[in-house]
Amino acid sequence: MQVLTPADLKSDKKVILYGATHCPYCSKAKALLANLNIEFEYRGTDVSAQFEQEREALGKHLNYETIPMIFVNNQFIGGNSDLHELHEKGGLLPLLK
Ligand SMILES: N[C@@H](CCC(=O)N[C@@H](CS)C(=O)NCC(=O)O)C(=O)O
Repeated sequence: MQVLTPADLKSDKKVILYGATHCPYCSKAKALLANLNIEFEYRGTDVSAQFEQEREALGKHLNYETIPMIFVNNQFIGGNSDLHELHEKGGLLPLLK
């Protein structure tokens, strides 16, 4: 499998979220981003084989197994709980500047 690191991710959005349709943690993470008016690129792993392959490669590289996988400015910040924690500590919005 291709080695993929966060630096390989290309998007015109600063936030990329790998998720799937019936994943409650993905929905929660998407809702927080939407409530904060943060634009993000959603990459549905259940609708795109390419996104699923990317998620798998990134998961291997980062030793992370669950979705969502959330990246901000080419930095892996974790999943839904990490996103909420980062925001509650005031660390999310500064990352977007
Ligand atoms: N702590 C993680 C939990 C995420 C989680 O459990 N996601 C589920 C889908 S909703 C998953 O990937 N399950 C597959 C697995 O555990 O391997 C978060 O907050 O994002």
